[in-house]
Amino acid sequence: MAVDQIKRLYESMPGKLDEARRRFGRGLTLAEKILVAHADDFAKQEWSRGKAQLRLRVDRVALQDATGQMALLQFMQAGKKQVAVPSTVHCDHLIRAESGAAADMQRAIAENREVYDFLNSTSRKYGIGFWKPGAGIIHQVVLENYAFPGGLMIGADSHTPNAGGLGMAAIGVGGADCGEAMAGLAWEVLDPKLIGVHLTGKLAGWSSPKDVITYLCGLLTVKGGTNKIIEYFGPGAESISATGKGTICNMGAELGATTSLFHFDDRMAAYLRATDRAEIARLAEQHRQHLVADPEVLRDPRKFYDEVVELNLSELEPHIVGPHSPDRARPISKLAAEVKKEGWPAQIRQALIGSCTNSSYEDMRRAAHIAMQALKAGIKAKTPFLVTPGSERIYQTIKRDGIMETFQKIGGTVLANACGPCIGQWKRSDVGKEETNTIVSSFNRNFPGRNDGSASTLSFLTSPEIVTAMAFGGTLEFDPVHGTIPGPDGKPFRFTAPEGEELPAQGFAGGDAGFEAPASDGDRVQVIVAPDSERLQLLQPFPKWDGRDFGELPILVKTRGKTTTDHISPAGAWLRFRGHLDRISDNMFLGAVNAFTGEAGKGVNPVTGEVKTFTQNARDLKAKGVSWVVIGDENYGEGSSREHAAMSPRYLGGKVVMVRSFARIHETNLKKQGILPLTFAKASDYDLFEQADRVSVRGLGALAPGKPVEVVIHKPGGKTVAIQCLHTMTDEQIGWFKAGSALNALT
Ligand code: MIC
Ligand code: SF4
Repeated sequence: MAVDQIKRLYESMPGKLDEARRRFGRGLTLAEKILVAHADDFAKQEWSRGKAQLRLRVDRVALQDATGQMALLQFMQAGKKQVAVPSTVHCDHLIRAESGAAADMQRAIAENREVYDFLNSTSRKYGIGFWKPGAGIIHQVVLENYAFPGGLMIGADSHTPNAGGLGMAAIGVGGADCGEAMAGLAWEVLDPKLIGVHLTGKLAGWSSPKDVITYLCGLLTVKGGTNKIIEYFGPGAESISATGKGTICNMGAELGATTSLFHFDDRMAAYLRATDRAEIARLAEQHRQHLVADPEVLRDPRKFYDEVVELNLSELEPHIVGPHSPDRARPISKLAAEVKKEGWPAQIRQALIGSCTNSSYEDMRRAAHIAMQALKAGIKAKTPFLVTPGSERIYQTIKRDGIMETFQKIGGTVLANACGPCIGQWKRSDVGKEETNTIVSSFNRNFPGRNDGSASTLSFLTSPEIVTAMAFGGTLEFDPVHGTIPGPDGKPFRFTAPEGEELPAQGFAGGDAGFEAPASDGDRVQVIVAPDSERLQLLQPFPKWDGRDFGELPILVKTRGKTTTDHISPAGAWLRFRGHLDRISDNMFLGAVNAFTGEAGKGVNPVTGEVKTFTQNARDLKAKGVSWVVIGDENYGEGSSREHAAMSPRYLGGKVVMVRSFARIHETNLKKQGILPLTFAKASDYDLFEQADRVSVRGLGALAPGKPVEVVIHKPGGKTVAIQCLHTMTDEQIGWFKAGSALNALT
């Protein structure tokens, strides 16, 4: 975003914020300041946390190559000539890690040519900045180039909040939301509640930003942040670098939070200057008072935030979370005992650092400091070590500063600047497909099957420095903070705490960052989608609601326990089909655990009685003209922003998803695609649904905001049970349902 636009925003803030202080009769938190400053129409807007629907104007939109394909296909349906807000596309998810950066990049470019050409030509045509494959991971590139204090952005990726490290409210959303904002519409979100995290003390020794967020994951759980913004403040915040703040905000997605952000401070200004944005740093310094909470908020936070968490950083121990969920947390000192008790394989088979969460210069420096200690002592790594730099800028800088060489000396492999093993783009041959095994990484998510496609892989997450030290111990039973490993002379060797500057003393290395500006005359650029492509398929509008209630629909799937988007629409090899709705729908519910059998991915076809994959059953029902429902558990749709997890069910005939509770982004994605998202008024009603039941939803013609919906369960013997379900749809969203999708309602 151009500096003058930021200047205009800052200059508009005092007036708008004063108006808000008058209306609310009190001082403002930073989150509120940003929301107020971006209101589409402050005077008309209702403000009520947890209740009102906010209409906002975003400063920027970011897309990546996996979700971005659908976002752009939807944007194209709006028929606009140019995007209405600054937008970028980042090619990061489709590069498979196999043998190292150079070879992997070449293969990716050849394999994904058609998709890259599509993304590149749409970007050129519609005025979107294009970051080439290998340029870096969306969130790192955004932090380095676009994020700024006080801004509001949305991104078609759940870890968009990474930009909160620079004091921006950056929110992960589905592709349809992005397409609409790019087409010039206001963007809507539920007015979030606020959690204040009051940081005191100082991060020191082994403790790192990652431990702040892994600790909070344990405390608040994976749904503790749903429809809430987490705002960090207090003297402790100043002991955390801007990129460290980014790590904390990034992984706030694992709490289900709408976003996370820090108040503007000198560490942010230093990062802006180091990344060639001195002018923005100066402007932010000038307008500092608008980019932090008001003084009365800091004096008595409990009056202003819905919840306040106190965290003394000086007492924070390094943490490690996993397996299978980011909220399974404990201090590293407690891991060994738990490994024994649970019978998890203690041997670490792979150690991985980097990803969008943890690939700053500081992260790499601290990890290299650990590696150097071992090298000096003559200790060899016991575990293969993989490094994913977050961007070309980071890669060039750590190469210049000898950090890369250190990693190579310990036998590390440097992968492309891309998502790679974090999203299952990882060809791994060191373990058998069903072999239970343990890996440790500095990534942010560890759902079953995520990294290598195998649910038998137990994935643990911790800071890059702890991952690096553990690669030398080779076992989960080694606690690098308190324990020792045998040196080459047989004597116990103890690591000292990691050290490392947050910013490169010589500045970041320059060179080609991998950016391509849009064409000056976009009209002349042609976007080509081959009709027989297996990667891309132009979208057909979903049919309108026919005005009738849903009568006696079968249950395609009742899921039990965790049902993340990785369970509903797995990534990895399936990323290949992200632009082709029909092809990708073959992965639908492959990871979902069938509540009737405990098996993943399969169930009884409610019409034929045959046991097949959920997709096969859905395709059969669709062919027979039979629609179906989904019954789900808690926090259904947790994790990714991928709207394929809503589009595939919609495409294959799903009408209603009825659950105990939803994750925010997925619930919106369902609404956007015209599926009815309902929650049980009584959570235990989940237990009433059995395999052979049929489900009716009544009174759809009278669907209204806040009004419960009647659902009837028809038992095979003819008995019926009526229950109440709730929904969170506004009038406008009910309009989407009736039109068949939000996009239909638009055009
Ligand atoms: C993820 O971390 O799960 C992803 C892959 O980045 C997703 C986006 C996607 O599915 O493409 C996300 O976080 O939203
Ligand atoms: Fe990529 Fe992983 Fe970050 Fe998602 S979490 S953007 S897959 S690196």
